[in-house]
Amino acid sequence: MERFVDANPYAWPWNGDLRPDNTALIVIDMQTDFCGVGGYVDKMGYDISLTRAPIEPLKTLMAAMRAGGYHLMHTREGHRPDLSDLPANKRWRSRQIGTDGVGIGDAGPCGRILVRGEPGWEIIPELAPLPGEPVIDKPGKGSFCATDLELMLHTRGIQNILLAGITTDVCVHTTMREANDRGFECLLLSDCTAATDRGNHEAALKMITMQGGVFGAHAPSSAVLEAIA
Ligand code: C5J
Repeated sequence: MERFVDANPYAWPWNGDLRPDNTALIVIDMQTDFCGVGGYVDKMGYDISLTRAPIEPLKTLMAAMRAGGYHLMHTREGHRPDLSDLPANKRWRSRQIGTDGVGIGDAGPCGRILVRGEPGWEIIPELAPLPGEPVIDKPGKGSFCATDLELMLHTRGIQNILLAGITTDVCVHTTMREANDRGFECLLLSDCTAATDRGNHEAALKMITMQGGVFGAHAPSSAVLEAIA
């Protein structure tokens, strides 16, 4: 039986082959550092109400996809405590915003910023992974770079990826582009993602719709809930 999500710019997935076995929801970087009080995004001065907006729709979607037997995976951006996987230019750039010169790897209100094992690096409790759901630790913005994500998707027979999490214009878009280039069929969930800037979120959605769906498609989670009901 073919099954499609009402998506933009095309009914997704392209071939209607949407099944729990071949489809994964990847929840990207829903960490305190990106959406919690005192985390990295908060410390940089951005409005965390924007990056917290996906939490409620995500809770509903994750529950429905778990109930339907779909694959769920999670990612965390972060670096080793010795910072041996933190490029010097990434660290330098992160210290340019704000007046205190504090950036990735330095101590902040939620521990060392984006360092594995620190409180700010943890996935927020509302969206905690369940036992058995893979968590991919990544040192970069994309989820495929320097991780075993691609291998894990292939061993599970996954062809379709639903992308959620934060931020739309950085880690979510980078991951979507990486996945698309590897032949995965991608859907970005417009209300389960957010950016630190509304315009960037909207622009990131628009980019997807170019060239007939250059990286895949986007849809609100309500359309997915309808398709998998
Ligand atoms: C950023 C992310 N924005 N998870 N990371 O630095 O999008």
